[in-house]
Amino acid sequence: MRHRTQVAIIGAGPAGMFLAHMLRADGIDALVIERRDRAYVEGRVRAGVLEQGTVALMRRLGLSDRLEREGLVHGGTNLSVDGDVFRIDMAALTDGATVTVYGQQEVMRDLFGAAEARGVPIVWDAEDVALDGLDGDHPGVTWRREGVAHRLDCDFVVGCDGYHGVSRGAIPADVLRTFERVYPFGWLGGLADVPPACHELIYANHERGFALASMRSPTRSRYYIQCALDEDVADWSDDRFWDELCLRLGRDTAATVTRGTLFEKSIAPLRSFVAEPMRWGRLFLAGDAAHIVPPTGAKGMNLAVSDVTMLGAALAEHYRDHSDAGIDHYSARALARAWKAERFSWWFTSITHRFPTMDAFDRRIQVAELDYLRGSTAAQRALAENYVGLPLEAA
Ligand code: RFL
Ligand code: PHB
Repeated sequence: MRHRTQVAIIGAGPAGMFLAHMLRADGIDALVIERRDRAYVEGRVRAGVLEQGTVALMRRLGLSDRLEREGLVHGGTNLSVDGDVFRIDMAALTDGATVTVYGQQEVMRDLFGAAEARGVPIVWDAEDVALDGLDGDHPGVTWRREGVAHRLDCDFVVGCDGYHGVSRGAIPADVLRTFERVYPFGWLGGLADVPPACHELIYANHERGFALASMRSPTRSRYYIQCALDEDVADWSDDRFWDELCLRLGRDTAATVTRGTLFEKSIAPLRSFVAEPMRWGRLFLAGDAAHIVPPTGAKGMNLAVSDVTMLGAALAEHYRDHSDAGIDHYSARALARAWKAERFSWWFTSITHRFPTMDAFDRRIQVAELDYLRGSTAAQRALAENYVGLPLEAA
């Protein structure tokens, strides 16, 4: 079967779906092609913290009704060093900027619900997705679904298909340059229907390793502990998880932890990765297809959103104003912002985690860095402005 659209979007994650809604709002035709089904994409427990720019985009697209009701607005965040907690008043340090706790799963539900209501088309369960003609004027996407071969003719292809997608690989090897750091540990995450230990997040550096107290709602907590990469989730009983978490958070915070049954226990590896350029011919990359950050700065999904905010505006300029300035600058602008988020996520990871190669000197430097943060408004402001999200125009 043969189809035609203006913009083909590969992948129905946050990058692909936000872009589809932006294009729809600008009257540009797009088709989203996704490998999995809706339940699978909606079911993935991932990010929890939205930057202001992400919240603003949801409002602009008329997708924020539930977010306004259920999102938890946080003006501060907490750091803990061997159990000693201090707060960073992000709002006071940044002219009132905040972040909003609202799970990626909720964002996806809102995006898919509105896509259905507004007739934004999505092809689910697309197999063997392949791109062609990207360096000419007639790019296309092919796939198979229920045994039927499909071909889509389009003006542009946007690869929003995540780290394991096919789009990045369509850029010739002699053009594509990649940069990578793989961290020698992972995060073991657990979700429980218990009230959070604290009304804000706590990022804890402990001699035994990193821990994070986060949440999804006033009745659902999300906790993480740093673990070795070769660990088996099956070895982590609920009791062992809670005991280790409480040790790392320290006695005062542990006293406020409510234990309960943990569901969605899983281990995620930590990685920093950037692919350059983010445009090749008529192909653009956005989100995890182009870059991965370790989750410490809560930047992954927000970075996907800032990419497509720039790209959506550039495509609107192309169709509405017949100007390719935005398209031509997309890769450089998106990479400039992505690298700043890479730097922040790498730095925040490096001061909060226990590295296997660390000696006593490294540990003292880490503790000194956190102590400096505790005492310096300048250092706190630098953390705060990155955490709430750098403005797009700074990219
Ligand atoms: P996604 O969300 O990976 O979506 C890509 C979509 O493309 C589909 N796909 C294909 N479709 C068609 N053809 C193919 N060949 C395809 N290959 C893949 C996939 O099925 C999928 O639906 O990328 P996107 O849109 O760029 O969004 C990025 C964010 O999802 C990601 O950055 C964050 O979830 C990262 N992340 C976190 N970010 C945060 O900000 N805070 C967090 O706490 C946080 N925790 C996490 C995370 C990512 C995790 N991963 C990747 C496993 C925890 C985990 C465990
Ligand atoms: C989460 O709630 O899943 C979360 C929050 C903050 C992070 C990472 C993950 O930095």
